[in-house]
Amino acid sequence: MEDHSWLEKRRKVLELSENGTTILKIGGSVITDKNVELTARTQVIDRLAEEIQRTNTSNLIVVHGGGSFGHPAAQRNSIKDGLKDPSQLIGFAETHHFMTVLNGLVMDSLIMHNVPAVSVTPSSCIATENGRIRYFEDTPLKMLLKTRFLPVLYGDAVLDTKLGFTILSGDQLVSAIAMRFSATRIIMGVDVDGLCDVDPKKEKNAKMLPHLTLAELKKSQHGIGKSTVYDVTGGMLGKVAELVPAIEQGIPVTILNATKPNVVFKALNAERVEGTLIEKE
Ligand code: IP8
Repeated sequence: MEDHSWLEKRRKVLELSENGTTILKIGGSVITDKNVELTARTQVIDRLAEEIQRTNTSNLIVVHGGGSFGHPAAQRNSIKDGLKDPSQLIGFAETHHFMTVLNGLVMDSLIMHNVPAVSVTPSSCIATENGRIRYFEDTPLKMLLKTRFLPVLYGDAVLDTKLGFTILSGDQLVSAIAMRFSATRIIMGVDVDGLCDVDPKKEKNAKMLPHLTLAELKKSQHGIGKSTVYDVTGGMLGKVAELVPAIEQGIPVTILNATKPNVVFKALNAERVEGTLIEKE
């Protein structure tokens, strides 16, 4: 019998791209070595670029994190807290520049893999107010998408109407773009397999959560102090909190391990993957 499964999958992917935009976040801990400043995992970047090319998904926006390029400089110069001393100006410039360097490596790889990727610099089209996005000139981004380019954005050092400047996380950006573009789905590529019911560092019986509704997510957050939902590094909660407004708008979020080969490919290809799917209901 003829195998129609490939055609069926292709149909699903085309349907997803036609119906709406996919936002793919690639965590800084995936594409950099967080323990060594300014160290990119170029092989991982190349593998992900190849996976993106192979899916041939149109209507996709990629956002990547800062890892060991953005965070150390941001921390050294207290960029998130705002402008308090002129000596921080060079720190802001440095943080933004390091992000453009990491972004350049991502762009090199995507373009080498024949992906028509175009970088969109967040600090040039976004300003925040007390750390939240207030102004977002998204016309070029919309035009890029319409022309079938792959726009690539990243967490960045941005200007802030109250603080002078601050750090805009890739996660806030993902949520904001997903809502503006009425995205069909958000895929969060991180360096762990997904969310667990309890802290896997503390409880050896921690179980992976394949599916959560928003109500379940909020209940478990409320349950024990700040959270009962952890990832192995414990840093997932802030990420999930940023995504809540998008999930509330009905945009499903899949948290998956982008350090494992083919996981991002399969997710983009609308195949089932290990991870946590968070939906409104
Ligand atoms: O890694 C932060 O983006 P994130 C970017 O997505 C900087 O939180 C400049 C630290």
